[in-house]
Amino acid sequence: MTPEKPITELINPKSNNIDVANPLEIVEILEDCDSEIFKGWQSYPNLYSERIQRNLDNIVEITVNILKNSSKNSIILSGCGTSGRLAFLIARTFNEKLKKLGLTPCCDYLIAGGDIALFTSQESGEDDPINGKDLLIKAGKGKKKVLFIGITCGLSAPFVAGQLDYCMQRLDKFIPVVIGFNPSALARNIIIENWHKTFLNVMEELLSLEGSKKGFIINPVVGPEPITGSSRMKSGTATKLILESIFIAALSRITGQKIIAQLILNSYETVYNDLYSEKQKISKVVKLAGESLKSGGSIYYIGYDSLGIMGMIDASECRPTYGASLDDVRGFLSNGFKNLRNKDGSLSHVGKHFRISIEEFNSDILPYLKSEDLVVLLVKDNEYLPDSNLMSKSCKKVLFVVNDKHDGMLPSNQDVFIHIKVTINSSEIIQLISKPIYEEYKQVYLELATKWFLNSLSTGAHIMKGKVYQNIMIDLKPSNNKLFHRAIHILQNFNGLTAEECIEYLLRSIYEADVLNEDQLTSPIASHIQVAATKNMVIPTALAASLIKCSIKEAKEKIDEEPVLRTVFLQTLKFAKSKYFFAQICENYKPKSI
Ligand code: S6P
Repeated sequence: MTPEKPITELINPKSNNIDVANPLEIVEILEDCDSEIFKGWQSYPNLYSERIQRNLDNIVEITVNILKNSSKNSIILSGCGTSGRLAFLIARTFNEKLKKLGLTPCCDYLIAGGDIALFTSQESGEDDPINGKDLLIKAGKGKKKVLFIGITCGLSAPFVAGQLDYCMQRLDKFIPVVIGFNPSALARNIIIENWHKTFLNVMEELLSLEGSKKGFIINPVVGPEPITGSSRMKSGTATKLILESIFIAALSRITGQKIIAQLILNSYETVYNDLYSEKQKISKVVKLAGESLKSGGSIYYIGYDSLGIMGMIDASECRPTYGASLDDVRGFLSNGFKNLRNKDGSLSHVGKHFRISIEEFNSDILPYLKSEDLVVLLVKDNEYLPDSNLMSKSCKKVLFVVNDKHDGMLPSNQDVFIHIKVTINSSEIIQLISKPIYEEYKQVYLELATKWFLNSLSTGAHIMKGKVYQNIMIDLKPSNNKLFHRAIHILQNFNGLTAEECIEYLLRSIYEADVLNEDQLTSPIASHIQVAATKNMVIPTALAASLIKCSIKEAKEKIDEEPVLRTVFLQTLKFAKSKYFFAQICENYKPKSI
């Protein structure tokens, strides 16, 4: 039976108790949820399903043809939030590979909100289909053929909808592809503000192009996210694997080695096993990271080359996912913007959070490190030499080394660092994809291990800080249309009220008013979002007010007394029960889908 809600928004039963799990159990739950990337979910089509594989093979063939004339054609990857960041990462990686082969680097990326969204969330850009289309027209100008790959894990982002729709009007030039993780029928069917279609309408049109190979949908189901709706996790990982498989298969063909995308996808399972075999150690880091955040410390990732980018991506997601401040988790990269090679070049003038090089870490952060802070070094092979200034600091330190050699030496100061060494079983991968291909693309395997490690670290740390109730992030900011609707479902899930009643509580919390005026009631969602973006604890406040049936002011006071959401929530439920006998909510409470 097809669920009514998109699978990417459902609650994963595997992680229902992740908020009360210990660090090792947290990592084990994440491992279990991640297994669904490869195993699939229920009887839905998965990564290895015939239709998905057939579409991948067709896209590989198209990619090869595009690359044969790479000075005239281009491949544009586009998305919002994490999906846009991954578009950037993959375009960067494969442009380098093209250069190495003497071909024109023709991969481009588009991210809603522009390059500053590579480090900081700009959720509202996601809602604009016209801007998406305009940016695509600009990026495709002068090109003969464009393979456009729109990434939207929930099959929901208007920014991408506008682009796919435009491609379908210009099929002489564009080949549109969408990557997402819901069945097509569960694509978002809510009218996009200031536009004439829903995402579902766009999907239906795209689906009709598959037969003639003029457009494709890559939508394996990888199951609900471990933190409900947090598509940076499994969906983000699956996005990276799919895109890399397409490019590696295409480039290998150009260099005369024939490899199918499916084998490349298979090869990533090795990394899954290798990374999670270190779960005991990973859980020690989760514990340290949780302690840092709980005691007001910060977490700093310092990474070399693309591992640094994985750190920056993970850090940038903590604000939209957990309402973290930009100082809670930050990422730094060797050689900063020079190494990043983003389109807009250096953004370090934009503000302190855009000072991303290790040199800037050394000048801005290192002198002020406190014992509560945690520094996580992300290195491949054994390229890292311990920095004596960092060693002398009393902060917590972790060294994460990922490579494919069992005999690698670790730096000497073992007593100062927690070491994690993840060894990729290269012989297993080589059996699947051959030695030359593995040697050329080893970096993508190291990045994958790093992504899983960092996702565990930041998710676990925020869980320990008390930011999650069961497996739902209650305190998300309703800062775009998708999140506004998610907020309504969160409220409904916990208070059992109707959608209309929940919208009213949500608006009361956003506008800090017990009685809403006509303007507030009739404004479009885009206006509510703008106001919500400036407020804190919007959903917990609405929830407390709806459960206790109190004023917004009283609800806020209750929440201010207790920063840990689980405690606020349980206290609120208890209070509601004693005051209004909401026995049904408290005793029979069963989470529904969000
Ligand atoms: C999710 C992340 C968000 C999403 C963004 C795009 O964990 O915080 O930034 O990536 O909303 O979502 P989608 O479904 O279009 O890929």
